[in-house]
Amino acid sequence: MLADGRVLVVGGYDGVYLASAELYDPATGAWTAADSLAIGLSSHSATLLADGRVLLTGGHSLDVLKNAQIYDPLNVIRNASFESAGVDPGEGHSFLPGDSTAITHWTVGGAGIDYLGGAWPPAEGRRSLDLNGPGSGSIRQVMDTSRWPRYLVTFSLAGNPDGGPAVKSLRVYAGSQFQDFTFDITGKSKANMGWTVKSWTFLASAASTTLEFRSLTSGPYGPLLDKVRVIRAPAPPPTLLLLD
Ligand SMILES: [Ca+2]
Ligand SMILES: [Ca+2]
Repeated sequence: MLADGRVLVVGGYDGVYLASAELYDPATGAWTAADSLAIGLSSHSATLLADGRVLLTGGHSLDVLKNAQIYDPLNVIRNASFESAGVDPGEGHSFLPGDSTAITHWTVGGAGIDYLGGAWPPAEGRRSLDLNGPGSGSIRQVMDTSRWPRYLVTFSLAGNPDGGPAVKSLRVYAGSQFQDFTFDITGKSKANMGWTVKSWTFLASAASTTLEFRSLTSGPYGPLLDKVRVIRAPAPPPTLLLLD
């Protein structure tokens, strides 16, 4: 059971090891699909961590060496670390043109992006993005924002240290709201990527909202993106009334 009272039902066995996950809300009786696991498993344990994520360990799986996973049921973004895709960038990178949907649950825009395997060390997992293919690209996903009035976006930002302008910049959109972020590659290298966590809060005005990361840097060396998380924002501090 999650801290908000919903119940996470994850994995199982039905002739194959299931990677599916669902959330059950006892207050409404509703089941909703949640993001899939990296690999299917059954007869595992699921432990709620203090930050709301869930640790899945043990049990049966096709790959016992990977049989420990952190699952994030609060994140409304799916495939948030860009680990699942229909293409394998291997130890280098793959160029994905505008309109590509090769990365599960995401759509590429603009001049395309580079999907990074081993080209640059990611912030999490094995894969990340250079938001510039030959020029500035973007990536977006439609989120379910029906549940809360405000959402907190966090993501890991770095820059392609190979060249181009020292300061890489991107704009993150949630619908028509946006915020710009920058990363300076000075002193950065493959051995010292300097991934930093950025955060931003937006107000939900519809049941679904498109989250988009768009490079504002020209040329082939863009901002690098990984580990996106969108969760319920904490309530803003109460407004203080100053009375004479
Ligand atoms: Ca990743
Ligand atoms: Ca590039």
